Amino acid sequence: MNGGQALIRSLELEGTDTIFGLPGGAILPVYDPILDSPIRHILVRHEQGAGHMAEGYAHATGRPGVAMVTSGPAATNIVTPLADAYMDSVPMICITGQVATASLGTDAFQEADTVGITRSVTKHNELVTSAADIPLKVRQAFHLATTGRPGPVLLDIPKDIVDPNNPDAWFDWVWPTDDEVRASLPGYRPTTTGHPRKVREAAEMILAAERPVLYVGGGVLKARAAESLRELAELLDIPVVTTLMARGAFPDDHPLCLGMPGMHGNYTAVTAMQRSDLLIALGSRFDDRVTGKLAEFAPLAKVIHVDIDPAELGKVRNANVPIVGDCRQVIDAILADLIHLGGADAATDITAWRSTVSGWQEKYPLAYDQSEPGELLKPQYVLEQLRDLSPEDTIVVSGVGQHQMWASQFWTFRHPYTWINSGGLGTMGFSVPAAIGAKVGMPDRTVWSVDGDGCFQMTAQELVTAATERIPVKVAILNNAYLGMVRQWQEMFYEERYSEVYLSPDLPDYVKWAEAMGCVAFRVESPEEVAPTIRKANEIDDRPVVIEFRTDSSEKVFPMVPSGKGNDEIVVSQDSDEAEGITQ
Ligand SMILES: Cc1ncc(C[n+]2csc(CCOP(=O)(O)OP(=O)(O)O)c2C)c(N)n1
Repeated sequence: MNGGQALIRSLELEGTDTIFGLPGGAILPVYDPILDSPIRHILVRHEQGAGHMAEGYAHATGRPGVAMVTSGPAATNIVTPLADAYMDSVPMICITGQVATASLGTDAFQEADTVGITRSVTKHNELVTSAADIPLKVRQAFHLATTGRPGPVLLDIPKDIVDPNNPDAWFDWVWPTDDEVRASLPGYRPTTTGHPRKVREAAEMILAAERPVLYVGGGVLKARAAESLRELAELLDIPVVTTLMARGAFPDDHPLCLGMPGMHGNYTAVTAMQRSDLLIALGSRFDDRVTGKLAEFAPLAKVIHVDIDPAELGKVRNANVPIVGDCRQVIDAILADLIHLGGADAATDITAWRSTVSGWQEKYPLAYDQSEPGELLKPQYVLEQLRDLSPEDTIVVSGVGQHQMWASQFWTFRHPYTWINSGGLGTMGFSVPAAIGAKVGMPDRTVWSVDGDGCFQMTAQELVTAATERIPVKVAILNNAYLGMVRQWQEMFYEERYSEVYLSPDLPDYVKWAEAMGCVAFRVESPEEVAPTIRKANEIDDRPVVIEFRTDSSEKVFPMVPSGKGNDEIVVSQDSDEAEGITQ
């Protein structure tokens, strides 16, 4: 077998059903055997699209997404998705072509130091130097991408080792065993089970807490721990906040669910964390968007911090009880200890805390003013309608900006893996390709991309890919004619000096553009048209659909903890000039 065939065969044996990619000179020998493989290849229009599609696929299915591109500019085009996957711990395998071994370091045509460029944005990357190494390197890549803290792994493949015309590219096929893969990575042994003494300490601390909050991050989803989390919350009736990365890990319609904390979190989620005496942080990393000004974050709270990545423990906030381990295994162990210690009967009575929390929920719900007749649409209204008219298990994939925050706030997530977004890197242009990847992975589910007009313009061309490949995603563009989130900051913090944020509502013509890309397209300008158009879009299942909603550019995202401020200074609504401050 030659190296190119071996690479494709290895991907097949690792269970790859789809590769997102675009060929070029250096990777040509690997593209040829794809013709003989059952793997579906999806030809993207830009390599950034391939990377985000692989991410969307991974988010939706839990299986690693695979992207394959050529050398040089193709490899640099995929750096953004790699960084995105790295920040959000998304399992992804990226194969890049490289110039032939003999040309390395000569500034050869389309040569780039891909391993150097991507070192800081991959969990692991490697230049493969011999064809015979390919099966083991692919096996290692999948093992590294999917175990411990998941992440992107890149293999850079010089052309000569996959070239069928090169005698050195031929070798006797050997498929390494699981044991051989593990033995080949002696320094890599992720700890998955929590230390029993720490688990016991955590259980005791939970039973003693008066104002506990479960602070749930994306790690809970990565560990497939939603069921265990629910058991833990319900055993002692502990309120739960779900970060932007964890939306859906706990059902939004559950009485213990407080929703999203952070800069644009709701008042109750933010304030419950601030007033808590025990934060049970599960797969969450105390991101600055959650903590606000760190020195003022949750001043009275002790912390139990569970994470598969030991580097996260104590990184931002000291943990009283740090536990390294897989969230599901650790939650199950804590549950067993809680029950052993007497369960709810042994716990401190937290009824007062829960009624304080529900008091905040009643007093400070998420709210917005509906538009008057003749005014542009309110984005929140559009999202409520999309939510109410789409199947309950719809997968929502957002871009980055105001629309992302409104989508997270106003959608009701009832199931895990129904919310996909770029949380850590905040990558505009994520939504359309990630939605395509999610739909490929979950073809029977409705997939809505909620995008901003700015974000859409960054990767919209992937709708050509979706139309050609018959991937019927749906895209809702909230067209407010601005780089809205930046405009909001300029309005609030730069005295309404709007520097370089106006995009125009009419250029491009989104309907014509979408139609030219092979989609069905609609424009919606008034509230009465919203529901009927969404219904029409939901019925179309043989090609992509785009709805352009013309929305009010003056609408801002609230609540908001202004940048650099502490969470106590949360501004609840557009009308409140002053920070509300924490209710005593
Ligand atoms: C690639 C990239 N460039 C710039 C930014 C900075 N940024 C964050 S939100 C935003 C505006 C997004 O505008 P739009 O897509 O129209 O969404 P809206 O905020 O209006 O909902 C910008 C420019 C970013 N996050 N990503």
